[in-house]
Amino acid sequence: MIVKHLSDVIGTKDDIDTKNWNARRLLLKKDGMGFSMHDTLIKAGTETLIWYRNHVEAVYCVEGEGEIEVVGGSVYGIQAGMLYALDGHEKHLLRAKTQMRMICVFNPPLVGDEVHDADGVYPLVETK
Ligand code: 9YT
Repeated sequence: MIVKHLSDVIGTKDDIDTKNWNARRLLLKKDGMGFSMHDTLIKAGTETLIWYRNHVEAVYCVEGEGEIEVVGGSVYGIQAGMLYALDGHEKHLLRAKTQMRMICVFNPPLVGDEVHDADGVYPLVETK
């Protein structure tokens, strides 16, 4: 059994801080669960192009306000209690009006240090 607290992750190599977001990666591939789980802060006023070509992701908002625009599709408001699941690898724009706190689950699990490339993609990292 794995027991962790957010405070065990903050400030470690599993705490990835970028210009637009700060992902605190609580569970990763090495934990052997088959998914990764992150407590992620999306910074206020940011817009991020994201395209998880190699992963499916579910995102559950627990704090803050913003919106998600599917490229070429609909715009959905985000507020606490809203979940979106990218089951079709949708390319999207994520906009934070205020800081948003999101619980993100990825399958396959992230290895740890992935950040988006210029297309908003995370690479698929194969490890043993
Ligand atoms: C909601 C979202 O995709 N944010 C970007 C960061 C990513 N989810 C992560 O690595 O936690």
